[in-house]
Amino acid sequence: MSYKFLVTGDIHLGRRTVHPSAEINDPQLSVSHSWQRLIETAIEHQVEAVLITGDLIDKENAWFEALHSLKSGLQQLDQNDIKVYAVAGNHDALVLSQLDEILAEIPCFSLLGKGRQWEQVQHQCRDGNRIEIAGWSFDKEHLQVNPVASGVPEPGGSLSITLLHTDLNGPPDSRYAPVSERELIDSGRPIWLLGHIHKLEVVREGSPFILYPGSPHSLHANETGMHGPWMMNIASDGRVHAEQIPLSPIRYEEIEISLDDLPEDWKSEFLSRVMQQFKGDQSTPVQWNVIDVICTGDPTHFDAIDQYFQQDETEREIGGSPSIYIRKFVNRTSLPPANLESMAERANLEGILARLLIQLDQPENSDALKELLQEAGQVRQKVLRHDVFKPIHDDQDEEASEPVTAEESEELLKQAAREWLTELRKQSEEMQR
Ligand SMILES: [Mn+2]
Repeated sequence: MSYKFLVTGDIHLGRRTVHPSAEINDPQLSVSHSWQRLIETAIEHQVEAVLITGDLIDKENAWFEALHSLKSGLQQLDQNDIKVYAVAGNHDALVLSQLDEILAEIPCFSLLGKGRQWEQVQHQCRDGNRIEIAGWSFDKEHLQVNPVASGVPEPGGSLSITLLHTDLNGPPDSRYAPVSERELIDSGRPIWLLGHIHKLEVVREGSPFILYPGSPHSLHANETGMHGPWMMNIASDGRVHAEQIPLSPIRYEEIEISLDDLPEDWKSEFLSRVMQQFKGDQSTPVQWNVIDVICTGDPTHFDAIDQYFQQDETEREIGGSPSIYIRKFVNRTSLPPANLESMAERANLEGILARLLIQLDQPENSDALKELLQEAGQVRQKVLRHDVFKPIHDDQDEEASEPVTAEESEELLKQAAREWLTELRKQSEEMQR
């Protein structure tokens, strides 16, 4: 005997994905559309319950659009005798309490752990067996508290599920209820279903089982890969098996393409490399593939490629079924190492840049370089947090604007040095002609 649950989180009802091509504005890109498909999936599989790990609805300003879809979806589940257990996250902490009266009219829906108090209910399965479900909800947007430290309930047995919206292994001063993986393991509770990050992650298989289901609908280019809810099977001995059900209509990917040995007339060879590297999958519900192309190898043609696609937007859709659209190019091309070393001996600007690139490639950075990277990170952080960008940040998730890491600064510095060096090389070649 086993019990089926549909697990999801970070749905953000009320939002829609903006396709990078202004031409494409399909209703399927609205999260409401994916929510409806999720409801149909739960009914089709006759699951015991739908489990939601927070951020079901987007912030208050979006809830008029969300409300209709939310109610209609929950009513369909109710009619099919499927329960819904949810916790509130940082985004829907306030909205869900405003919707209390409306949600109270839909008996299948339970919001667990209101007022930051752990709450545990007994879910009665179709065969009469009982499974415990515990949860803890945000009651405001920012909570610098550790929910596990505040008395998580003891599990009654192996059939026991816990729902939590949390910044797992986040810094102790994280404003999103940080807990550590160790604390979840030590809690003795066998199944932890988490929300907050939109990227899926099976944190731990076995016991305890710890899963971030990720958002069911890709909302942003940094939510790469396939997205969808998870079908979780719990055997009567407590063993857990979970599998993702692809559902998002849009898929973002990053692919790496080498520009080595491209002919002067590069276009068809370049496109065939992209198509070879990224094959769309027709067996999934994905309608749009949006890719970022990271170019490596010989830098000679990078600018020409980048400019070609910038000049004509329509060229960015490169065919394939489902269609593939190039969102942007990232320049990680570089000169061959031998070339770089001879260049480093020169006493001019080329030499300085070549020496910097060689230094950046060493396993251990020198103190001077460490200092430079730290300073670069601070400057970048200051720019990113500038008031000018505030409207953009407000529109996005807080979680998207993480602090700038040393690795990121290092990568940016490398990229800038390579671009500069390539440009200098081109200029000196032109002068020799
Ligand atoms: Mn969140």
